Amino acid sequence: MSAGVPCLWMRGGTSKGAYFLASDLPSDPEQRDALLLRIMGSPDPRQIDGIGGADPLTSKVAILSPPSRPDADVDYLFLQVFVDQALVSDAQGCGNILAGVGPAAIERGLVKAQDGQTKVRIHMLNTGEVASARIETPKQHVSYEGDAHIDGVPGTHAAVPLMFENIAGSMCGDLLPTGNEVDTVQGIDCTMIDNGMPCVILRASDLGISGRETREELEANTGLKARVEAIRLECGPLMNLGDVAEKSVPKMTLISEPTAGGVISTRSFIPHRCHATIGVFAAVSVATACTLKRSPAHALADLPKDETFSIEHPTGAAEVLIEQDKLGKVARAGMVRTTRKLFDGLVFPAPASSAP
Ligand code: NQM
Repeated sequence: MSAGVPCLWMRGGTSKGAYFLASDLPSDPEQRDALLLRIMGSPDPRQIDGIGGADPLTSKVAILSPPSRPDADVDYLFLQVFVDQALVSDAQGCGNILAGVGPAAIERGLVKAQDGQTKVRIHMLNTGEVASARIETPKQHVSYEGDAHIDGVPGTHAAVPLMFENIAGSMCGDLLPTGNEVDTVQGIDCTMIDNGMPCVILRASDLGISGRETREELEANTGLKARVEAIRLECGPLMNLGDVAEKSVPKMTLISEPTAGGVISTRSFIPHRCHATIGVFAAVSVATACTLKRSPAHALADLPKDETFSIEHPTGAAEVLIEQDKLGKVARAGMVRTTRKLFDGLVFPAPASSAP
């Protein structure tokens, strides 16, 4: 029988994933990724022989290691394990899984908790930037209990405020990799933007939908999905991402006018399934697009008077804090998430001989 691998299974924001110490996994990326596929049960649309939840939002991995830069407390590598393809990608970060990194680092003894709250500076290896998280740690133990609610997760939990700086161009090199606030791709106006996550932002109405559809309705719309994918494949190289056929970026965010008092309404393809909510960095990127006068997002947005941008999504809204400098440039961003430890133990991967 294969040996068990120490693993924390956690909800991070509106996602769920397996958190590992790098020292518990093979150091060779190819061997590591092969092991992760067997742990998650990929490739298989049901991930029936693994712990993945048959959804990209629950087929995620965080790998933690001691910090490799002096201004961080822990290094975090995010890996997206594809559900129905034998692919593991580090070509994106994940702000939802990021919410569980501070608690996991404390649980695993990588970071020492203070009595009360503990600030954890997280070096995000996918993009090279440092995020900061504040974790509730009464009596030097992580507490997951609290009063914070985030849409897309039932109940209330301890708040995990996350703050980001210098995330513009995280993967594309520039906030606006084409140099333009708007470009036309296959006849559709697009803002190609990367403020923490490469996103293509387009009007839902330009694609013949209202933008109010449910996740299920959008996923059943094969014509729409094919159109969105064709635009995505053309946007990838324009965003300095190269051939994106086997990458989970850019994300495709269809926008429309807000309907619930927010700034803008979104439906995000990540990139082939529709997000049940919206990614953290994707929401920051959408909020940033709303501030750009030529972006289609600006015309649809109902901009707030303060710094809180409520980004509507299929199951509610995500509140993004956007701090702009005197020139209107987004200087800092943040979002409150919650997280919860679900399971701590050993995970047993399918034997290599049984891999499809
Ligand atoms: O944009 C899903 C998520 C994400 C990414 C995805 C994310 C982010 O919500 O920061 O969190 O877009 O694949 O987990």
